[in-house]
Amino acid sequence: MFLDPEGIIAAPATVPGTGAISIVRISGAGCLEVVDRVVRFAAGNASSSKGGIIKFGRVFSGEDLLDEVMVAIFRNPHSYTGEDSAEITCHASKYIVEEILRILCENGARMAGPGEFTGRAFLNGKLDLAQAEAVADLISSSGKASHKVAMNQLRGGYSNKLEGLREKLVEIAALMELELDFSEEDVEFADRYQLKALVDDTLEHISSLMESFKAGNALKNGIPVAIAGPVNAGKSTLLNALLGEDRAIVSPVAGTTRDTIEEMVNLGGLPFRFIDTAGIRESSDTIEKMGIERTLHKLSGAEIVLGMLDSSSSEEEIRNGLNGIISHFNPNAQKLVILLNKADKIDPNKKVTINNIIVSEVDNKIISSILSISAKTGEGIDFLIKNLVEIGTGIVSTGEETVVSNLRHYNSLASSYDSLKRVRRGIEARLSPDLLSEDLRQSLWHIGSITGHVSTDEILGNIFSKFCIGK
Ligand SMILES: Nc1nc2c(ncn2[C@@H]2O[C@H](COP(=O)(O)OP(=O)(O)OP(=O)(O)O)[C@@H](O)[C@H]2O)c(=O)[nH]1
Ligand SMILES: [Mg+2]
Repeated sequence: MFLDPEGIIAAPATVPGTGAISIVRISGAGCLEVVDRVVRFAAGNASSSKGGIIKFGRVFSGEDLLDEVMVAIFRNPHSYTGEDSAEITCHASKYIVEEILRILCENGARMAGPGEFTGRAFLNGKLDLAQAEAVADLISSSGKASHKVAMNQLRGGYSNKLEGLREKLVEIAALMELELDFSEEDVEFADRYQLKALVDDTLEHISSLMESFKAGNALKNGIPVAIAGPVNAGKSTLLNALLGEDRAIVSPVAGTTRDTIEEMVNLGGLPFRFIDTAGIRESSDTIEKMGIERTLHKLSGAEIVLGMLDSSSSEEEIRNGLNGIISHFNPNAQKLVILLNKADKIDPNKKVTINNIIVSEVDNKIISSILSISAKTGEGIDFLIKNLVEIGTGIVSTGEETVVSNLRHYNSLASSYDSLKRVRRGIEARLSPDLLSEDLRQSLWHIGSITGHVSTDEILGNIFSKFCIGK
């Protein structure tokens, strides 16, 4: 069994040594008696106290006073885990935290494994699996948008939606049973239409949740923006300007950036993941070639491509650079912003010439905008950011309150969709309901695996082992 519901578990709930105070958590039936053996309270004790209160006490290491602490007491079921539990607030010394844990373990507790507190909350029905995963997302949320997705999932909005889907699938199963019951009689089934309509409706719901993954993934991991173009265009200079720090090496040597560099930045409340890439060119250098391969891979995964050109270079170089970018760009799935860099170096007439080159080489419809900037002086960067936020807002707005942001959930939805699609085809082929039921069962299983209606040790192990100890 991956999650052990037995025993009293303890772990630090905060990172020791980085603040004024730390918290040590303890949970499980009988844990308050353990606390009483470890903390000398000024008045009363933990095990006979009500939940929802805080008590002052002292912890001794042998005869020596280790620390003065505050103990928050929670009573089953009104706690995070659903069990009796306590949070001991002490001073944020690594030594104090380790000593308190050691003494707790000497007195009947054991160290918790990764995610074990949240695992218990799941086992005790305080959270379903999707909500438990939202706890991890909430902790790692870095901006308003990803926070909103995690909070909605934690509050159960997402789980309700999945429950609605499950109910629909159960309804389909019930209708199929009905067919089965009447199959002996020669009843012409109006219900077959009803069944098909219900399957279609459910498929549509699953598919719209699946579509929201693009937005959800962008919110969680940052909207991927690749900075691509010929060598020396100023790609790394732009990355540094966007980050406000010297992250990437900049030099006049063509082919400076070999490996791709990725950094997250919050702009206008949205998380962006900028990817600086190796300049695209024919190269005989093995390492540079590998870098260019990576570049092309990253380019294909980006939502937005910033195609960068050095506007001070020759017309032929600009034309070649542009074609290099376009040949690796997918207009159906990506947005393209052309950046004419080094505006500080050229005379304004040249901008017109370059614009003409672009218009003659590229179908206008695939370009979101053409901006003249100077990554070096900062000219035009504000406008670029405004542009990015506008495109990014389009990418993350789904019109749906519920957004799938977790790859495991997306895969389960996709499997459920495939199984239900087979049911749909079976209905059309007039297969008998008993032949359809296996696919329907699978479809239900996959939806149920998201919230933990059905789960295996493998699924639980995968989820909770990714948590830190103490969560
Ligand atoms: N005048 C001017 N020079 C710039 C500008 N942006 C970049 N540069 C210069 O152009 C040269 C190349 O800049 P990088 O940022 O290294 O270019 P890159 O596209 O990352 O080049 P690779 O990594 O080699 O592909 C450096 O000398 C920069 O200082 C700009 O806006 N104006
Ligand atoms: Mg570079």
